[in-house]
Amino acid sequence: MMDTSRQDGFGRDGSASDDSASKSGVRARITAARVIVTCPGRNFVTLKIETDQGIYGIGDATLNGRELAVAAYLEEHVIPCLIGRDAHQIEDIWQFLYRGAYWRRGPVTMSAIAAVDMALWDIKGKIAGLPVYQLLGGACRSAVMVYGHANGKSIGDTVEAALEYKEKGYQAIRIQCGVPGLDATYGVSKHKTFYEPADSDLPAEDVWDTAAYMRVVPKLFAAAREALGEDVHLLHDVHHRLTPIEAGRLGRDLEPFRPFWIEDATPAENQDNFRLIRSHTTTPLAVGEIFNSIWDCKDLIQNQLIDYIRATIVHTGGITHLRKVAMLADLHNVRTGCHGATDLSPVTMAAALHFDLSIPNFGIQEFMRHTDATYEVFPNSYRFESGFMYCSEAPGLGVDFDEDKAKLYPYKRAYLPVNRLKDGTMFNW
Ligand code: GCO
Ligand code: MG
Repeated sequence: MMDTSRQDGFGRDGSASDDSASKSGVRARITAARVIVTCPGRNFVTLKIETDQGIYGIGDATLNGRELAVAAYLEEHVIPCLIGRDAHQIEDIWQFLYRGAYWRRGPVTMSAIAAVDMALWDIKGKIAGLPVYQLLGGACRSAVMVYGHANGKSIGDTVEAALEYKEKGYQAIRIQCGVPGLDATYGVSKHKTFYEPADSDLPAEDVWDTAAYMRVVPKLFAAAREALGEDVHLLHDVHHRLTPIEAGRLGRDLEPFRPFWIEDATPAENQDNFRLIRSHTTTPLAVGEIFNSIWDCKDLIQNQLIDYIRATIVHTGGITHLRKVAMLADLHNVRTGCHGATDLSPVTMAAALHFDLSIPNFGIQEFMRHTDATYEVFPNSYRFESGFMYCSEAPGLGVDFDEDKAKLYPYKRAYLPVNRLKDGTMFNW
């Protein structure tokens, strides 16, 4: 059993002491929290927090390929600190978990904090009887524009898939096609509908060829524009594969086809890299799905080196922290474009929709359908219609978690592939 008594200046029941931040009359004491890892088609890590109000909240803590590290972080280092605290004190709990770890940032820590944050917003919404977007300041728009993923081995197959998306009402479509000469390419599905790259027990090794890639993408965009017309947004994910100068070239080659964005054109550990890309192209740039905090994108945003920030709720410390990123971005004409691949559970998707609705500088939201089994484990009421997503009006996040169904799908180790150049050199995937 967990010992919840602590000697950290907080009361023995774990609540903030009288002279602390907790002056509010409303309290919802956290009584229990647990982590459930389930694999209804792919792995998800879910945190459930219970309160003495009989109300619970859920949060997503999924970190693709490192799921159990976050689960252990939550179980061993976060949950013991949560018991007894007032679930209403979302910002204070966020600060406690971030500053209190001493070791700040990093994907494991920030995904764990994000899960707590989502669950607390869910609880606050349920207690208030309001959907979370109302607590965040209310809706700034009626719905959230999303983009879907069209892909195929050849240019022709990809364009055909994109036409299907257009027919389904999508106004924004990401296009990815196979690279001639390569067996597998990021973004291209082995099975037609669901692209799920984390599909092997140990990392599969793919081969990469930058020159072949740089030749095919402009041809893909030319064919897609021709077939789809001017009134649909076309996006593309470079997935960290180019150097800044190569990315500048690609951006320039794509300019005639007016892409909505190119994403992750180059790895962004060195934020200055984007200066070089920016000086060569007017193609809009998106980056940030692997960022964990505002510190990863501060320079990119303040120097207007990007147009869209892709940081997302589950990997960037939750709604509380991503709001700060969005506020900084708003000052610098950068809009949001949150990551929304299948490795982000429906809990993150729901949280993202509340967030997207509530911020002034929303740009677009990525949306990949989950499997039916996933939706059974995570019942929800958000919906897609004519290229837009509509948020649930239920109190809280509007997504639930069926623990009995989750038990039917035990965790199964699954890794993303890695890339090597033709001569065997390790490369970016
Ligand atoms: C995207 C992403 C994903 C990632 C995946 C890794 O733009 O949707 O690049 O496809 O590869 O989320 O876990
Ligand atoms: Mg991406």
